[in-house]
Amino acid sequence: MLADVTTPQDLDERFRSALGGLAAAPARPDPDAPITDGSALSGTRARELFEAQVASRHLDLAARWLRSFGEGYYTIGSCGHEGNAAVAAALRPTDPALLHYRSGAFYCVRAVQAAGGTGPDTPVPAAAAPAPPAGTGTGTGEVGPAGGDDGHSGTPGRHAAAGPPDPAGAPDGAGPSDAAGPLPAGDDTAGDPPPAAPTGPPLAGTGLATAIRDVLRGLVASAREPIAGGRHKVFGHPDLEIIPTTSTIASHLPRAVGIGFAIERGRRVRPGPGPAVPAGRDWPSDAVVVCSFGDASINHAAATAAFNTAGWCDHSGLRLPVLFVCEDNGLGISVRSPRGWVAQALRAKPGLRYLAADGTDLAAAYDAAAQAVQWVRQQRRPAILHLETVRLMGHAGADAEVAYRAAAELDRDLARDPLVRTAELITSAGLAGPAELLARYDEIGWLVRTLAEDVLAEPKLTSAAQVVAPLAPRRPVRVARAVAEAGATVAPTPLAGLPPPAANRARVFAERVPEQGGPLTLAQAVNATLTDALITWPRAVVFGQDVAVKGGVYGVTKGLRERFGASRVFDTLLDETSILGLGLGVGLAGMLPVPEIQYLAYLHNAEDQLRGEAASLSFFSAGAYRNPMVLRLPGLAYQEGFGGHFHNDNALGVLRDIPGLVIACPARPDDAAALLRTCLASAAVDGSVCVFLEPIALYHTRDLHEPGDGGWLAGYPAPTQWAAAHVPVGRARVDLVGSGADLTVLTFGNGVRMSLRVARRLAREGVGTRVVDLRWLAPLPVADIVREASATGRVLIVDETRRSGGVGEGVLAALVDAGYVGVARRVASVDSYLPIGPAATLMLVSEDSIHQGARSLLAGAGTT
Ligand SMILES: Cc1ncc(C[n+]2csc(CCOP(=O)(O)OP(=O)(O)O)c2C)c(N)n1
Repeated sequence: MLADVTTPQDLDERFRSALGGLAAAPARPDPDAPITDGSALSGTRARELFEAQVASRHLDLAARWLRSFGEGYYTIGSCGHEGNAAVAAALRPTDPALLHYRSGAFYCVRAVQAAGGTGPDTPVPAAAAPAPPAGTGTGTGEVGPAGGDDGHSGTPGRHAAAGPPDPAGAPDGAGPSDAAGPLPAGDDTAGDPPPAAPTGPPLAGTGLATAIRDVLRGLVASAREPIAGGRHKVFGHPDLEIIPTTSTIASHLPRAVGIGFAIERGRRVRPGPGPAVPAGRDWPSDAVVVCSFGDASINHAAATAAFNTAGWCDHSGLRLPVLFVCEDNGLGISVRSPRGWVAQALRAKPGLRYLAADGTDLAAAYDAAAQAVQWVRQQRRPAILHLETVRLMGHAGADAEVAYRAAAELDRDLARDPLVRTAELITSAGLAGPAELLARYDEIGWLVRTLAEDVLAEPKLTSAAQVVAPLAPRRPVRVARAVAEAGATVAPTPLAGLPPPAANRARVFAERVPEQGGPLTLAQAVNATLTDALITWPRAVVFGQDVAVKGGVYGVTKGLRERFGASRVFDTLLDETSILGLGLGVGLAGMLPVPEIQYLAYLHNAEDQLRGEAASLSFFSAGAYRNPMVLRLPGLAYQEGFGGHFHNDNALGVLRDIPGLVIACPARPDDAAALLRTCLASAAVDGSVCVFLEPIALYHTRDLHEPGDGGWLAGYPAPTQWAAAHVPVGRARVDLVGSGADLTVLTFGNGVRMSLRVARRLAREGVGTRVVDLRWLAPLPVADIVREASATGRVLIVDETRRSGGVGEGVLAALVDAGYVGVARRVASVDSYLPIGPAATLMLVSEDSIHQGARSLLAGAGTT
């Protein structure tokens, strides 16, 4: 009977004693036969998976050992979930995977597959397995079940051991087989003898050894860790097609749905000529995307959104090759899933096929996984695999399970230890004896220990610059070039007549190219620019609620679907989380997503997809993965005749602090076109995540000062002028009204038009104003702000967002940081939601309040 808290020692001792109690069955002649009657899992494969399970277990033990002396930073482990080795085995190493944080065994299996396999090709005698000569791997990476799931071969050599050779080498010292043991807390391993003679193929330099080192590097925050480079402990590797997930449970599921969508879309639509989006992955057309998660996670809004969207797509006849894997240990930290709830909830998901298995039984898990994968791959339809697991050693290192679990319950879980069960499977099939398995367990443990000591010496991230380097790299010159090139591809060349792309453009615009028409409103300019974007960026797709058939609730996307078809411009279901998830998935797959969220207020229920997923991916993958995206976000206030908070939301605080996010806010039609082209190019070139914030109230505005003056319209530049009209990220626009010498107004969006009108009034009063349209709310145009502020020494910030958390706070801070020594005032909106009707004007910045602010600033500064 164990104590009521499971420790690494408990687990290790329990494993040893369980194996000690196993009887060796008569050796069997054919290791490639099914491990049990009726199973598709071969003996050879079972042994490979056992090794991955053992490696995963030792990594969990190592995590606690490293933590015990302050050199390990993560102890959420995979103990009890090692059955996910079977899921990896049923998949191909080219199938994109977004994994639960308990996926150590999955990761190890995939690394082995990608490296070409390490399992013995030839039968290993049960009693005394001699070490085969070096290089005796399967070499095929075949992952289908015996009898052929799909006959696929892996991708040998794609994940060969990286970095210096493993110092551990094949353990060759003499000594008792249990000498290596687990890594007890605080144990100094330096004096330990190596384990017994090897009982299987050498481990050094194998995919398994590489996987072990990868994970250990994550635990110690080594800068050499292959996915996050010391920024997080996460399962991920670009060569293994494992896309890192965040710690936010279930938030990766909407992206997985998006990837499934992209894979299917890629099968049907071949992009035409034109610039590619370089950051994209090129998954096989019959790939399956897998995403795994725990049982408590199925209740999360992000998960229910993903299940629903997958079912909705399936119901609509859209193919979606997504495999959801729920690893059900019955608990979310301390909270139990009600008995039977998980099965009932998952079974009931419309459009998703449900399969279940005991995840502690390797053969059962493998058979169910193979069946699920086969279904998804062949039918191109989504499925859920529900694996019942156990959770050993608590939720994480610091979790005292005793507070909420009875000792008997812990004991019951221990009795279902997947490692022991796989060992039973192998020994009872006569494939190996218990002593041999135990010796292999120790060899792998020794390797983990040796590599753990190795990675401790590796460099960590040592400067803030290093940490942020992959966050949102920007290459403005290349972005400018991409804009120019996009223009050049469709520009008519007078000498050669119309080249095909230009002819295509003329056809798309029905011979009425916008530069030859009259001046445009902001809405029309966005529409024309989106049209050009869909011509010049063949991988661009425009989607969202109501954007296609209706053409947007304000007509901004009108005609796009007719011009480009439903494969490039499509309506989605009404779920902002899924709209963004779709963008994340298709962006990763090399498309250029331009989703729309109908109103700024409705971003908030999906914001994590932008903040936690989109903007963080490059950071947590050290730039290996990018999700280019231009999110169109109609918003801000001042709509006449359509009031109320939700359609006039003027709060941007939630966007302003997202690291690396680009926020463009055009006020005028010509800027709308230029800023949108920049966002598209920046997304395509640098993988930027851009929010294109469209002030709704200015969509159809035509005049500036007088009715009919057309002062808010602008011509559309011909493609030959796009380069000259280019606006780099972070550059403001300045208008001098009068002398421009007395006052600097820093503003954006609706504030620009109001400020220009007030500036004319001030000019008549003898005051010269510089009206600075920030245009970019992140990153702010700091250099322009400081230069224009210093030009007058009197700054009025006109901020239509809220006083608290509004854009003005950032502008003021930029001035202070830059050492601005003049005076400054701010007019901003009230910290409130907006009411409907005329009362809204009480809350918002108005022309009168701008004028008043300017006058008191000038009075205070001694200017009349
Ligand atoms: C959105 C979110 N809320 C809360 C947490 C904190 N948290 C981390 S793991 C966890 C429990 C998850 O349980 P389950 O999905 O069953 O996975 P398990 O850990 O049991 O494998 C919680 C609440 C989180 N990571 N993300």
